[in-house]
Amino acid sequence: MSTPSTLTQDELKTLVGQAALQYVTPGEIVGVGTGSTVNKFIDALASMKDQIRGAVSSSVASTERLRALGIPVFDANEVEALSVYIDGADEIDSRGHMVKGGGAALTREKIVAALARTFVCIADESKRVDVLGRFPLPVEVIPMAAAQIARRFAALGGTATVRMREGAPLVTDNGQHILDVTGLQITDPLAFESDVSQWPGVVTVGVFAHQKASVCLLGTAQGVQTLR
Ligand code: ABF
Repeated sequence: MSTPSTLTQDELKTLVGQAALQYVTPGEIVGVGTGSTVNKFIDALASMKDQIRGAVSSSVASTERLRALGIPVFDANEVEALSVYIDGADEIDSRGHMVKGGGAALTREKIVAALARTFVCIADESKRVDVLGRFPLPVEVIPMAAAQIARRFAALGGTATVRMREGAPLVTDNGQHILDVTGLQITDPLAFESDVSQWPGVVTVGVFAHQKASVCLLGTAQGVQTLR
């Protein structure tokens, strides 16, 4: 591993993925997010798989990785609450509000996050922002509503495009589409999330303000910063 001042983004992700283990309670089921940083956490979690009951996962991709490492995966309906949910973010502000969904898993991420008493966000320092919106905001939508939702974002100064994969609209684990919205400055994340979530056809908006992070482990050139 390089010295802290020359850590690569991948090494920063490994650092925070390993640091998140301290929030895992032995004997419990862990809420697990999605993305490359979470993959580092999953790989680290395997080192203590005999000390936990298993995980509740936020995506097919995370489920496959967990199972491949011998960690049992439970359905969200099998648990009433979780002590902790560990997940990444595309952006996080000083209050723990996040933009998420770059990995197309925002709906199940928000569902599992809502089960957890503590949301620990693990991210490299490039995700830290003052105002949310520089990263194109992911919004999971019912396909037939995509055009009317795009028009509503245009009225807010945003430009919404359907996320494509291999020449066709990406289909999420839930069978829906994703709009990515550029040009937004989300100065009131709580109000924005409440408003957009009520638009007909919106499944999930990728603003996590109501399910914000209680702790952020930020990988920086100086090591891991714990932000609360
Ligand atoms: C997931 O992690 C998504 O919500 C978010 O987009 C992504 C960040 O991915 P990465 O850790 O690969 O940057 O939780």
